[in-house]
Amino acid sequence: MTPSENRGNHGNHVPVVIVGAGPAGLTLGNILRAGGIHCVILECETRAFIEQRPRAGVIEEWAVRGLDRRGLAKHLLARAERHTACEFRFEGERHPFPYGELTGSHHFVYPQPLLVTDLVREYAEVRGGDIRFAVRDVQPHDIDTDHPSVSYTCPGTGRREILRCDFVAGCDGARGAIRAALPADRIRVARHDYGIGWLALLAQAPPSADRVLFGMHPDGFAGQMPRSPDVTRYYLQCPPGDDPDGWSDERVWDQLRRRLAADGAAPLVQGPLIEKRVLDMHDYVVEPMRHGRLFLAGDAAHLVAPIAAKGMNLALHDAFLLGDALTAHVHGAPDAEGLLRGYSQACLRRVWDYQEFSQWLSELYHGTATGDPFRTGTTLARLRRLFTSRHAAAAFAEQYLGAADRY
Ligand code: RFL
Repeated sequence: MTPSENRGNHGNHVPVVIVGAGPAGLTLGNILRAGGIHCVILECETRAFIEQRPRAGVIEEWAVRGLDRRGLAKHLLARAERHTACEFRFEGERHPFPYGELTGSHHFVYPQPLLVTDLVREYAEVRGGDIRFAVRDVQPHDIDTDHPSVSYTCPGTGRREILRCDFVAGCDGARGAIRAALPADRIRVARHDYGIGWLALLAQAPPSADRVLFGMHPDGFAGQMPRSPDVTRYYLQCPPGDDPDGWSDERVWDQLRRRLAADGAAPLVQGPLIEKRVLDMHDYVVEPMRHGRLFLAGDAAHLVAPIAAKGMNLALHDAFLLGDALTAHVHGAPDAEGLLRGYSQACLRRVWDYQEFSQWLSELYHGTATGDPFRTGTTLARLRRLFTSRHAAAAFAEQYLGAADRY
C-alpha cells in the first residue's frame, strides 16, 4: 500500500484506530488529522461524561508548548493560570518555594475536563475527525499481523462493527481493553504500591492560597491545588481502601485545617465538597509500549500516582511522539521507521524519570506521618535541604517541572 492510498478511508478500513478519548487519544487524533490522516476514535463513555470528568489540573510548560506547536493550546493559553511557586508547610511554618525563579519555567493550571472539551471540539468540529462515543466491548484482533482490526458494539444498533486498520493506538487509560488483550508473555508490567491512600476532594470554593500547598504533618499529608476561581482540589492522606463515607465534610475540613496549619497562613476557604473519593496510591509501567502495529499511550501504558501531578503530562508526551511517528510513516518520511522503532524507549525514559521522582516525593509527603522517628528525621532533613541548598532546590524544581534538557 502506498502512503497516499494509506491516508484515506476505504470502506471499513482506516489507517489508525485510536481506542480512548482522553488527553492521549484526543491529542494523537488531532495530530493525525493535521497531517490529513484518517482515523477513528472509539470511546466507551458519552461526550458529556468525558467533558466533565474531573481529574488533572497541573500541566508542565513543555507540554503546553507541545500542544501549542500543534495548534491545540489556544483556549488553554487564554484561560489557564500560570504558577511559579508552591509552598511547603511543616512544623507549623510556611516555606514558599519559588520554582519559577530557579528554572525560568512555570506550570499551567487548566482543569483536564476543559482540555478534553477543547481537544474533542478541535478534532470533531474543526479537523473533521471521526469519533464514536458510548461504544461497548472494544476488542483488538490480529495484532501480530500487518492487518490488525478493532471490533466494537455500536450503541445505536447493538450490532458488532469491525474496523480494519494499519495501526491500533491503545489510549484507553488504566482500566482499558487494549493492554488487557496483549499476551502476558509479550509484556513486562512493573508495579509499585505505596501502601497509602489519598482522599481526593473537590471543593466548590475559591483556592485558599494562590499556589499549590503541601502540608507535611504527623497526622498525614494534606495538599491544596487550585483548579479554577471557584473550584479547588484538596487531598488528605488516609489508609488505602478507606471508605469515603467515613469522611464527613466536618471531619475533612477539620483535618485540612490541622494539617495545613502554619504561622501567618490565611484561613482555608470552605465550600461544598463535590467530589470525595479514595485513591490507592500505586504506579505501573508496561514495557515495551509497542507490539507490532499496536501502540500503547498514556495511562494504558503507565500509571503514576497523582503524587507529583505527572500522569497527563506523560500522556501528552506519548501522544506527541506517536502522532509525529505515525504521520511520518503515512507520509513516507525517511526517518519514519526509526521514529516508530524508538517510540517505546523515547517515552519510557521520561516515564521512569517521573516514576522515580514520584517515589522520592512520596517519602517527602508521607515520611513524617509514619510514626517512625528515624523516617521523620530523614524526611525533615530532606525538606530542609530544599531551603538550605541551592543545588538541591534547583534539582527539585527541574524535576517538579519536567524541565531537564534530556530524558
Ligand atoms: P484517560 O484520561 O483515562 O483516558 C482514557 C479514555 O479511554 C476510555 N476508555 C475506553 N474507551 C473504549 N473502550 C474501552 N474499553 C475503554 N476503557 C477506557 C475512557 O473512558 C477515557 O475516556 O487516559 P489518558 O488519555 O492516558 O490520560 C491520562 C490522564 O487522564 C491521567 O494521567 C491524569 O488524570 C493523572 N492526574 C494528573 N496528571 C497530571 O499530569 N497533572 C495533574 O494535576 C493530575 N492530577 C490526576 C490528577 C489523576 C487523578 N485521578 C483521578 C487518578 C488528579 C487525580 C485525582
